[in-house]
Formats: sequence, structure tokens, C-alpha cells
Amino acid sequence: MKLYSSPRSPFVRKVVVAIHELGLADQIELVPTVVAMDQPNAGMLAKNPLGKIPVLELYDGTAIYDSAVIIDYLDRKVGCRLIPAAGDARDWVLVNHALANGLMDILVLWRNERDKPSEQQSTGWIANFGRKTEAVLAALEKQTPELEHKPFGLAHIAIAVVLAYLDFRFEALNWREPCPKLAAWHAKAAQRPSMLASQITA
Ligand SMILES: N[C@@H](CCC(=O)N[C@@H](CS)C(=O)NCC(=O)O)C(=O)O
Repeated sequence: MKLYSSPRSPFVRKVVVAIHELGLADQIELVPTVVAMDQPNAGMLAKNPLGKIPVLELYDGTAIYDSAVIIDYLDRKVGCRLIPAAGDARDWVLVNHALANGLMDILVLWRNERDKPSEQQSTGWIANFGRKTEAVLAALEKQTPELEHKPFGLAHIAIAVVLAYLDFRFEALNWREPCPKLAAWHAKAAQRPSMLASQITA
């Protein structure tokens, strides 16, 4: 199988971490792929009409996207280790994945906005991104005891990856200061072999 990917995308990193957690690294080839908001990649549009990565291409050519769907597909092959099959445990994983994944969406939009020439930037949007980011971090700080005692799964992966993305693209936010428990959890999560094998590179 092939994973169309970029080493800087947090959505791709989520999938790569999951691949390592599931022990599937030797079955999936990472194919470096360039995508840009202002320059659709024709090859990717043919596989995913949204023009986004990650895309997993199966042996028969079927394209699977987006990141959560790819992880769900791989996880079901191996026996639902990252996303519980049913019940409250499943709901907890999916809601907390949605929270971290939603923060990824906000950060990508925020970065696009702040990279525009200053006269084209919306100060209202940027202030709103900042408020939402603070709110998500406060919610995650409260969730830390749950993170510590629940099995490492899709939600943990998304949270660990989005916090690393904050370090990579939003260092000045200094997210650890208001979130000491989350910072301690992240320091441990960042040492997992799956996280070390998938570091974001500039
Ligand atoms: N919801 C998608 C988001 C993927 C996404 O936004 N990927 C970015 C790279 S970080 C992308 O491909 N951007 C190109 C574009 O939007 O045209 C997922 O979870 O896979």
C-alpha cells in the first residue's frame, strides 16, 4: 500500500504514528507529495477530488481518505486497537479525536491567514483562532487524567501530534505554560517509538 504524504503535515503524521502503533510500517510505502492551497496537485486530485493528503492507496488502486478514515481502515484490519468497536470508550475516543483534529484545522487556517500580506489578514479571524486554541488547550488540560489512564489510541495520537505541531509552527504561543499536566503527558507520549519515527521535519 502507498501513503501519499508530506513530513510537515500533522494529518499525515497522525496516520504515520497509527501505522507504527499498529505494526504496519513494513506494509506501507510513504510517497512524498507536494500540495499547496494555491496550486492544486493534478495527480492528487485524480486520487482524492479534495486534493488533500494523506491518501492511502490500496493494492487494487482504491484511494482511502481522510486521515481518520485511513486510521479506522487500518485499525479494523488489525483488530480495533486504536478505536474501540463500540460503547462509551468509542465515543470518548472519537470526541477527543475531533477536538484535537479540529485544533489542527484551526492551526492550518491560522497559519494560512498569518502568511498573507498584513493588509489582507483578518484581525477578527486571527483573534478568533487564538481564542479557540486557548479553549481547546484548556479542555485538554482538564482531560489529562483520562489521557493517562485510557489505552493509547486515536485520540491520544491526534493530541500528541497537534501539540507537536504547536511546537513546530506556533512556538511563540508557549502552550505548556497554562497546561502543565498536559505538558508532562506530552513529554512521555513524544518518546513513544511511533512518535520518534514520525518526527516533523522542516
Ligand atoms: N481532513 C483532512 C485534512 C487534510 C489536510 O488538510 N491536508 C493538507 C496538508 S496538512 C492538504 O492536503 N492541503 C492541501 C489543500 O488543502 O489543498 C484529513 O484529516 O486528512
